[in-house]
Amino acid sequence: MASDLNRPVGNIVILTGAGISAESGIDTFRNGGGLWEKHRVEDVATPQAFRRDPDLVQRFYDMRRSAIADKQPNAAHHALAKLDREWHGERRDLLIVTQNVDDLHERAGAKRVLHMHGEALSALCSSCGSRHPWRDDLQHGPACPSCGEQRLRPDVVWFGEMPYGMDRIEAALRKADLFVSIGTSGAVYPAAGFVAQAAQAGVPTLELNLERSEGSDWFDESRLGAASRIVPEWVEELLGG
Ligand code: BJW
Repeated sequence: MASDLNRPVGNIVILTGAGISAESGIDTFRNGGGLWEKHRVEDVATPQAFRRDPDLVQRFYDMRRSAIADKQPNAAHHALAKLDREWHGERRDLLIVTQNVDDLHERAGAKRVLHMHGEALSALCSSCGSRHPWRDDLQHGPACPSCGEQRLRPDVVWFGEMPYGMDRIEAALRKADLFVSIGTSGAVYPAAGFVAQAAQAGVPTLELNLERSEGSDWFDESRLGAASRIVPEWVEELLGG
């Protein structure tokens, strides 16, 4: 049964995907072919691909890391940062769960952000598991600052790996009064399953996307349009209401 999107909102979980950063100039994964040097993302973003051809995968992420540096948050990131600043109080919690590895939510000023698929500006040691803020190339094998092993890899979550922060996400979903999904195709699990989880618990669900996604049927409402327009509109509606 559809939930009531007009009832008073308390705790909010917001899931973001590549679409929120598209207007900042960062490519999405599945629009426009989603190819990089003739490789599908699914063929580069796996531990198997990294074992098979580490240089190719490191080059892909070195390119992505340097591409992020000169990009700026857009109006959608700024609107969520405003919501994060202003949405406080008893039963007014908020969590922005992003699948994106860029840092545009943080650069817009948002604090309550969880990067479930890791971060481009971080390196992970495959040997000791330590994580390190990282802005340089990884292709030429810098040593791990913690254990000295030459095993640093991009600190991102590939297919078959466990996303970060699942316990915190599950807890936030359990107490959510509203679930909002922004700019994600709903093609990748477990994130794609959050809407069903929320809907089955009777939590109102709202989708903000350029076009209908694989999960659209699960949402109580889908608003279609560019994130830079429809996200600020929704935030103003929520804060003004
Ligand atoms: C706009 C816009 C604008 C554009 N304004 N909108 C069979 C069934 C079910 C599951 C599986 C299965 N076989 C395998 C699995 C599991 C697998 C999976 O989901 N596979 C699918 C291919 C089916 N998942 C995993 O392996 C995950 N781990 C896992 O499941 O562990 C076990 C587990 C069990 C139980 C609980 C928990 C865990 C790991 C997934 C890791 C995904 N990694 C990547 C790469 C990250 C690093 C990197 O960035 O390179 O994450 S893949 C890639 O896809 C990336 C993204 O975060 C993710 C989602 O993409 P996203 O953000 O949705 O982008 P797009 O391009 O798909 O969509 C963009 C959207 O924006 C579109 O809708 C546009 O319309 C919209 N848009 N412009 C508004 N201006």
